[in-house]
Amino acid sequence: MKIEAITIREIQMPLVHFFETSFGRTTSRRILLITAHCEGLNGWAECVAGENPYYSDEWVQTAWATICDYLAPALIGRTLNQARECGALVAQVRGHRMAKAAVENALWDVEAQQKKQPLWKLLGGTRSEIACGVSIGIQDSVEQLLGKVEAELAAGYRRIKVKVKPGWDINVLERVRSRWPNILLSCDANSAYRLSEVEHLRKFDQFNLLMIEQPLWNDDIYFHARLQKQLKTKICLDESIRNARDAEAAIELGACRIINIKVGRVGGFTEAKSVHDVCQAHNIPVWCGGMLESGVGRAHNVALSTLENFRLPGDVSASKRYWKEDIIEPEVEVSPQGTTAIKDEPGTGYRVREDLIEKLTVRKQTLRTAAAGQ
Ligand code: OSB
Ligand code: MG
Repeated sequence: MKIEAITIREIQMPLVHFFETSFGRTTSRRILLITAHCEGLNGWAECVAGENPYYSDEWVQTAWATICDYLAPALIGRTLNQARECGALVAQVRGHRMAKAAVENALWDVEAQQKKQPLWKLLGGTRSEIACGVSIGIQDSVEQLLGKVEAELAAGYRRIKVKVKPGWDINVLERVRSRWPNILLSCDANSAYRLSEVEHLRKFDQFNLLMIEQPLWNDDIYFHARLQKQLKTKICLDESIRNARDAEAAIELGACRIINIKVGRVGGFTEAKSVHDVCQAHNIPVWCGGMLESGVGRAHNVALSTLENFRLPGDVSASKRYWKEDIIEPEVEVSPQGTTAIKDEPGTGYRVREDLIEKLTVRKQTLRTAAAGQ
């Protein structure tokens, strides 16, 4: 595939319901979409960087600048045999994995179209359907949260994850668990606690949780290992797993027993597959995380979730939980059994609604110039 040009754009989409984590509340998304133009094919991908540098140090503006000034120039004019070659071409840029993932994943989309293969097969997936869970943010009241849990269970979701932080944790888990003693329940702290709070965190053990996600510092592995030794509940790492080496180190240290894979957080599908493989080799189950994606990123999460070691329900849920109208067709739907069927069509199996995307676009730039000296 010859990379002739790359379009970057920002769309803005209000969420159907606000989403609150320990680091803040989101009511409307600013989403960067990438289109890779290669020999008549257009590959699409989404950059999962948030509106603020609160989940990670990347955010919309750093991703925009990094893609325009470094990543696109390193790729335009190049001819690749496979999307996985992208990483080496942008390796000189340190970090900025969400920005890198966006360009790499657009090339995976091109490759799947070019080979007339479903993306999930190209990625090495084996499942014909995936199990879906939901991530439920911090609400204004516990009653409101219980109402949401009830609705998601009624919709068929197979695992409920609630966001926690100091002051919204034990009280909430107690209420949810006493009302639903047998559901698959987990929680996500997004780094809201410190190792000194171990006695408090040990109280989580009474709720028979599937896992506690990222209790400590976003960049830490070592102290999670210390914490895991003192908890019965399995720790799942999200923020602090940046690549396959981190996964290996975390597993070797005993810092977690489950890993959440977000394709943006680890820099693209190629690294996501490596993280998956490392975990599989060590018998550590993985699941696919979410970043409040539009349909473009959501479709990619669906494809990734078909890999064999995605053994737990992910945060891959229906478009309508987030958007009044999604930018793909059909939208991602979840069955009453809490599953999403995998489409056996070339590419993602979802059509990108370019007309709607144009209407939502607030800025757009098509980059055509190769890096100097190429
Ligand atoms: O930690 O998993 C997280 C959303 C934004 C940032 C971080 C996280 C989340 C979620 C939402 O939990 C998952 C979803 O997309 O539904
Ligand atoms: Mg998380």
